[in-house]
Amino acid sequence: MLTEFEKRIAENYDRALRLGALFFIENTLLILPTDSVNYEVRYAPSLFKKPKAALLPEEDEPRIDPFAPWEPDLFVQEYGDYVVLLNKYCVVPHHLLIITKEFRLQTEPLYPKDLAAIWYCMSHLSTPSLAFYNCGEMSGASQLHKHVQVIPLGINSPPIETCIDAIIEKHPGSIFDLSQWPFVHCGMFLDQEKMVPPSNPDSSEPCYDLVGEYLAEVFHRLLDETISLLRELADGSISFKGLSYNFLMTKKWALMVPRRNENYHHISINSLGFAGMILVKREEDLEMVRNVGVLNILKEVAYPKT
Ligand code: B4P
Repeated sequence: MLTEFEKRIAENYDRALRLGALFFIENTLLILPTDSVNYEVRYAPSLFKKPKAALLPEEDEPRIDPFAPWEPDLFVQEYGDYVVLLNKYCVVPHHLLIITKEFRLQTEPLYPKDLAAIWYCMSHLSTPSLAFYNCGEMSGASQLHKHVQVIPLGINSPPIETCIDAIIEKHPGSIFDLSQWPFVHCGMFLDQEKMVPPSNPDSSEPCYDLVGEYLAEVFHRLLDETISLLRELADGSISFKGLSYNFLMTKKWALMVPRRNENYHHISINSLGFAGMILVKREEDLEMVRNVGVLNILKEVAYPKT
């Protein structure tokens, strides 16, 4: 059964589509199977015409913030200091953005309130979903106004979940590493007991603040671990100021991958790449993904372990 939140998303999505305020980007889904993951590659040729904005444009270039003001036709609801919007250019229907009402930078880490808002949205979706944060210049982000994205996955899990499910010791709170991935990353299983928001005597909605604080602990442990892994690797040659990374979270686990390149040739990779979901806009790029292989592409945009 759909939640009230999902009904509102569906109604507003249909209306925005009808009004021409939102574009569903036609795409073809291809599955590239490997031993451990069935990678998903979406080929969306019409996106080639949409220029990819730089996160940090040149000083003399005008900076346009699409979230200030946000478009009313894309509105889903408010949550505290955040607004939940429909993604204007979606490849998957009902793709959501959680934006800060006040301008904040996409180069900031996530804080308890950000994570409470993410968990509010995810816990009101009855089907699996994936939240992600493209942080920093090399992360695949193109908008500087702080935003997290939540993508509903229908009945599916993200492709990478087959590797995560295969981990035998699933202790919440301990860091895990995927043996299949030859690049720096770290993950953590979430403590399901700490994900239940306590009821709030002042409101019919439970209180998400404590979950936000717990998730911020997870986020910062992953960020600390990421930095120490890079320190071990790099003998001082990596600058941690302005470090770019991708953060992904489902209801069961969270994952962080630091980034050294935004793209592989013309193929821009954002957090979804590390969920096993690649987007290409040109036929030659599709061919390149087939020839080079998704794992090799991910290795090029992340930091190889050796
Ligand atoms: P960012 O964090 O800045 O970057 P992004 O998701 O990589 O999207 P980008 O804009 O660079 O687009 P791309 O062609 O690579 O996110 C900004 C978000 O704001 C985007 O979702 C954008 O669509 C949205 N937006 C821009 N203007 C807006 C407005 N006025 N109101 C509301 N939202 C607005 O990719 C195109 C889309 O495909 C992106 O949504 C991307 O997240 C998604 N995508 C990428 N890989 C995918 C995959 N494998 N499967 C499904 N979707 C995928």
